[in-house]
Amino acid sequence: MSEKIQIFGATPSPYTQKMISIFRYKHIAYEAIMGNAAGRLKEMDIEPPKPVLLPTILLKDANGELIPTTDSTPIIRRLEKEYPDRKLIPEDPALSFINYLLEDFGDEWVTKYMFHYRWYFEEDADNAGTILPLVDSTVNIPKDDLIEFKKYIADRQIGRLWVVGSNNTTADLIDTSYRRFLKLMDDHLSVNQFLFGEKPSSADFAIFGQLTQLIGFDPTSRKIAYETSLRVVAWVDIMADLSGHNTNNTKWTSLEDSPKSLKEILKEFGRMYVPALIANAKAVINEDETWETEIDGSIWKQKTFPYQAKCLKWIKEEFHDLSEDNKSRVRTYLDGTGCGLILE
Ligand SMILES: N[C@@H](CCC(=O)N[C@@H](CS)C(=O)NCC(=O)O)C(=O)O
Repeated sequence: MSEKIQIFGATPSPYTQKMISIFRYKHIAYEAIMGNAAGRLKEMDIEPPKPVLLPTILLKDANGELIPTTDSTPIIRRLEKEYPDRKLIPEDPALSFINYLLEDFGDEWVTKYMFHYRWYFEEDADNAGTILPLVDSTVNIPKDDLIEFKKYIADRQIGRLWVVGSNNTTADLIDTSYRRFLKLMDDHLSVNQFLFGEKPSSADFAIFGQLTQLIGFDPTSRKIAYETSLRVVAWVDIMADLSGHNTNNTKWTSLEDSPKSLKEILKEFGRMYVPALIANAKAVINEDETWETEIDGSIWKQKTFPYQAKCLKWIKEEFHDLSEDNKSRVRTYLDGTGCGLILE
């Protein structure tokens, strides 16, 4: 049996990119099996998880049996224990909490930009609709099959835009937030190499994963990024392979001395993602199928998303587990960001 970790994913999947770049950074030997994840798992007599999320990673259980495992955030916490070198999570619990927030922001809010630009505009949907079948089956797929597969995948994904809240009502808000986010990252990366100083954390990789797509795959968001920040474009190139990054004499920032630009990114979290998290969690409790709320002065409407209610619960649990002293440091740091509303 291979000692390499097997990861089933796809190149246009931001979470697959997040995990592969983490394997590289942490020097974890891996085998990337790209495309047709469910089919490839079945070929190995492994029942795909339901739903099959990308990436699905084979990890051993206590009996040494390989279990198809999904969800990058808990997987990273497990890998961090099994591969303690080249840490992704800062040792300071208060800084680690801020890292948790920003990892979730990357995975759950920045992905809204990604999905929106991938499928909302015709040029982008055409690009994705053609490339996705080519990378998900084989690049030499016959032309007629490509046309059929393209239609199937584009119809399915465009039909799912509501899942992330991309629609005519929210399109401008998403666009404005994406442009602002690029500027905030540009400001931050002009003083720091990574979110928390001289080495990357799991939050860097989460944001990187989404940006690989926004900058490397989807034409409209790529154009905006190239016009807004070549520094962010360069950062995404750097993040892809940090296997040689020197971690011996590199430090995390201290929360209290972190640059102002970090707090500005958290303000974007508070301004956009906090109201969405709160309204979505309420809708889950009330069993409402959809919800709408005011975000940054405009109406945001989307289908209720139970997974994001879980994300909010996990954030609260992470905060709850901090010592009183660290809770107080986090509250003080987040003062004025709007993020305090989701702590307890
Ligand atoms: N929270 C998960 C999200 C993974 C996820 O949503 N992956 C997408 C692809 S990038 C997916 O598999 N979507 C379902 C589908 O495409 O059918 C993680 O962090 O791994």
